[in-house]
Amino acid sequence: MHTPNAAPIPELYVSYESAQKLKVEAGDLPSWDLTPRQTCDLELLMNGGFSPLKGFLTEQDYDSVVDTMRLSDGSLWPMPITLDVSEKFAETIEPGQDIALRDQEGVILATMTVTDKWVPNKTKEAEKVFGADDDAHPAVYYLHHQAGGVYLGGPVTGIQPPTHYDFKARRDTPNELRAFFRKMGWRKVVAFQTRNPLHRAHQELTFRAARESEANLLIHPVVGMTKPGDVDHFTRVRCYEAVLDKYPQSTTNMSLLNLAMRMAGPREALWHGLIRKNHGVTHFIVGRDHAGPGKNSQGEDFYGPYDAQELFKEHAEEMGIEMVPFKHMVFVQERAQYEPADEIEDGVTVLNISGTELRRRLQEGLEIPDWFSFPEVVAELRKTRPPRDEQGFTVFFTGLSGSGKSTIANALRVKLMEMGGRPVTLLDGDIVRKNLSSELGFSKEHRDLNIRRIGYVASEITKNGGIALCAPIAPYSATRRAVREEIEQYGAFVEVHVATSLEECERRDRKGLYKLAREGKIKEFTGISDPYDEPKDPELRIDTETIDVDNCAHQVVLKLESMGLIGTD
Ligand code: PPS
Repeated sequence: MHTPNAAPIPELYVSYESAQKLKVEAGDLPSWDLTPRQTCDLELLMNGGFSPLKGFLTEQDYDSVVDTMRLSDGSLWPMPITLDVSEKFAETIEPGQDIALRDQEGVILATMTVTDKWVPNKTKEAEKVFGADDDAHPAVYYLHHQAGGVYLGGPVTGIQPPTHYDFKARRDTPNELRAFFRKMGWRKVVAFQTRNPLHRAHQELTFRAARESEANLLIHPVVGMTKPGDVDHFTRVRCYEAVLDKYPQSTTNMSLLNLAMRMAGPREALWHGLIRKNHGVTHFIVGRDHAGPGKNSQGEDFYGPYDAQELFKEHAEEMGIEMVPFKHMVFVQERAQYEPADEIEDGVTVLNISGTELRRRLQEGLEIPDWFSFPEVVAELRKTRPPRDEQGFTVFFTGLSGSGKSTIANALRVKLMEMGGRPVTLLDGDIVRKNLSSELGFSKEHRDLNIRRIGYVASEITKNGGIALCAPIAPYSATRRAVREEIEQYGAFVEVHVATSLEECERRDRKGLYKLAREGKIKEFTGISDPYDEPKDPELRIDTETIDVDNCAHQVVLKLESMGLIGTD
């Protein structure tokens, strides 16, 4: 029988007195400002959640983890935990040097002795760790578009954990959880990992898992970083709090895990198991498509639905944690109860609401039946996600200079104001360049910065329930995608490609800029001497060559209606 390890797990923190001293000394070291993901990783490195790691991976360990899912000493470790930095920062650092690691407010959390500095083969990392070098995988996208180009490795000395201002009482380090289990006399604990709100089916399956393994239950949701587009953790934790009342109090606990998920399916399942083992857990629930990232760019699943369970099973003994396979629970109408789908005889009525259907019902303010979820959970979700026609959204026009973006955006602004309801803000290319980006030119770097600023303002407007209409050229698809991701956390992002051809824009040449660009008097001019990536899959593409402005704006109105973003009455 597995017993939670009675001994505390080693942490990387120094004593309080040494930490005070080290903090002062570290003030003089070169310092790296951690990204949100690195801050999550550092917290789990320092508190022992990532034991046996003693720091960010060295090159040798990285190669070994990528190739074999093991550290170079042979211990099982499936996920590369690396400190990616910019080329510019890396140039100033030599192996042997100490650096300070700071959080986003500049507080020094740790120092690291850099033993290794290398340029990773990201394509290989994507293929081996995530199964394909495909940007549709969120971690592969992160690797190529957000992570720095150079990795630094070496041992970490912990000074203090990152500060959390939210749900403090629900956050536990591995040693705090171990101590809790000891105090309560919980020898067997089954953990449930989740990044979604819990509904009745989850409550039923976790309760059954605990009963069948004769174990206590730990609801262990991830609140660090999950899949882009997930319900935010504030809402989720309020939902979990509500569901917790439905379990017997003496055998169930909930603790929040500040993990940055990678959505790496089978490898991620092993990683989750090792992290839970470090938290003193003996059993772990692994579901169908555990930590699955969704579909690849060909529309197929990245991993087989049971790959994670199979890989976990192979390594469970070595990890010292038992797998409890997740049962797919469905509601049997005749018996008015949840039962495992594989134990149900033919002829009974099975009810189920998919994730997509649930989102639709929430968005449209439709009924969510009591057999599906708890009224408290539904009420929380409704608060965060009011019906679509009450949420903020962004319409993002993109197209060549002179394609008609501003004119259509302005016509749309007037039409939306006539309808009323939500404040409308126009972030036209020219307005932005005057008020937000007056110091910027048209290099790739400056255009990216310009679009990111627009994206930031539009995301704030969307978050606060307004309508943002953006009309820059936004020539690069990677930047448009980044802006989409930022905005979709808060509301819809409607990309409208104003698809006027270069020939037509040049023929119109309203501002006389094409002529100057052809004569070489304006450099880096979009379409002439600088690229424009055509949107592959915009929500709407409009042809301005055969349709007048009023009609173009009306097409957008119809699109917004069909997406449920504006009311039809
Ligand atoms: S970008 O690429 O999205 O940052 O551009 P944007 O902020 O929309 O600015 C485009 C307007 O700037 C004028 N202009 C140029 N456009 C493209 N390339 C070069 N080199 C350039 N130099 C000046 C031009 O008037 C664009 O306005 P619109 O309304 O698109 O015609």
